Amino acid sequence: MDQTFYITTPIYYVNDKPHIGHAYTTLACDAMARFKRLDGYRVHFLTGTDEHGQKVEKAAADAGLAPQDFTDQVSQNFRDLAVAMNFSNDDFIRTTEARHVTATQAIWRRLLAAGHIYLGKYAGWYSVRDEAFFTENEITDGKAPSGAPVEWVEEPSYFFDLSKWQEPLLEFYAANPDFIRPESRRNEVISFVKGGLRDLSVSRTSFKWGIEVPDDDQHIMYVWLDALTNYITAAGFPETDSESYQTWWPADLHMVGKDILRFHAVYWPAFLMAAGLAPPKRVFAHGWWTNEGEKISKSLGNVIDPYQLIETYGLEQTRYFLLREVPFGNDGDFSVRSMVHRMNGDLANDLGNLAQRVLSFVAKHAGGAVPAPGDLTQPDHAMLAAAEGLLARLRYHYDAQAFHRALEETWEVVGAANRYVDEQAPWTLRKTDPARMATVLYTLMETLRHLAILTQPVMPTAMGQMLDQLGVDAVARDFTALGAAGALAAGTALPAPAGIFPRFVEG
Ligand code: ME8
Repeated sequence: MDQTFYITTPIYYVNDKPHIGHAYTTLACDAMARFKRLDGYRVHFLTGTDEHGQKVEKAAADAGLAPQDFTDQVSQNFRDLAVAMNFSNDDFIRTTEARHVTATQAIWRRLLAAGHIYLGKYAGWYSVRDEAFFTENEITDGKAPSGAPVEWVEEPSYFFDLSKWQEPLLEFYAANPDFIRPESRRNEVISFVKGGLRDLSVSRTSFKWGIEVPDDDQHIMYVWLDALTNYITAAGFPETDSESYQTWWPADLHMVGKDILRFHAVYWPAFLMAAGLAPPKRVFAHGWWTNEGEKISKSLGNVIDPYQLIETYGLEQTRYFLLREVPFGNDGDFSVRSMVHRMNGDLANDLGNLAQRVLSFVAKHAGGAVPAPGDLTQPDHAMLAAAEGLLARLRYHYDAQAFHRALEETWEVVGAANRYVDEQAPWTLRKTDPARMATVLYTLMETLRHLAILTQPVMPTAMGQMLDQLGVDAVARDFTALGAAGALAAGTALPAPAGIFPRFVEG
């Protein structure tokens, strides 16, 4: 049977336009999904929008629209962003869809039937911005830990018996050491759970924009129970015997920002275990982007618009920058200086120039076709071994979601290729030893072919162009074509080379 990989992004609140943070999480998933597909996996890549709850209801009211009309509009912005960023998601879920209402009511019924939900009364603080409940001792100066304002809520509510899940969760974390990544976040979650868990309010009665509690239309479900369920809705729940559910659930990876780790690593596995369903295999919480050292916020007016980045620097450059600049998992800072530095250094100079030098030399001095190599010397073997050895190392880094490490290692080979071209000096060989020149050019083209195939997950379009220029057939671009299997055939005619990575010129 095929190996499968189910990966999800958070579903984004439709209270606002998408910004760089949303693009970032989905981009990381896109690179991961593309890598796995190229590596022969059947992949299901899910993203979507979180459309219920008080926060969205408020945003709709502020926009003077009915919630459904408002969410239709804003959700479309997230779909448009996926197209603009060239995301390869297989599904886009909206929590207002019928399939999701069915799934959410079904998980509720399971929890209720298993005795994990009871009716009570909630009295405490609620932050609409976080869509979360807080106890008195979590509130400082009238604010939630996130700095969001809170309001006092007192109303009838159904509760989930989260307090009973402390031990099962701790056992689950111990048995699955990779469930929460990175390690530092795992430790935070474990100490939070060790501190004790209180039962969780899972329904509200004071507003209407949500999924109704089955058989009690006074209540709507807490937006996080609704939202988290999206991951199983898209896998085919409640049809647990379906081929789809059997294939995709449990998910391999929920990618989230560190702000919502607790919901994914504590509440979600508890809900699932209580409902008799398998928890996901991994939750990875990445860090937070700031802009030129400042927190990104609407009130500061420094929100980074992904469309602006694409227009200014190019899509491929933006994708590369976001995944290369910051060790994945850490917080990161966007600055024009670092963006331009990556674009001009790593892309235009290091990789772009290498490809351009080699391909234009082949066009001019090797008849515009793949040169026929002679016997390989030690430096040629070393160059090819470095390129061919990348796959194993990239698998390791992608499996750890260390996208920056994957790119770093790839660029070590780019650096080795630049040194190789300088040392072998094909422009000199042209006069002294044309046969040796052909071998050197062939070795470089093979190296470029490996670099391009392996960098497709991050820069699919630019690497596609590079593969076109190398004369690589469209069906020979996955990882089975690496090494000898897809080696360039001498004599293959090549299209005219063209630069792929322009320099950024301040203008
Ligand atoms: O929390 N840096 O949705 P949301 C990095 N609907 N990532 C950022 C970011 C930043 N500055 N800002 C946002 C929700 N993100 C819920 C999720 S899932 C069942 C429900 C990313 O629209 C990051 O992934 O507030 C963060 O976790 C997510 O956007 C929050 O999106």
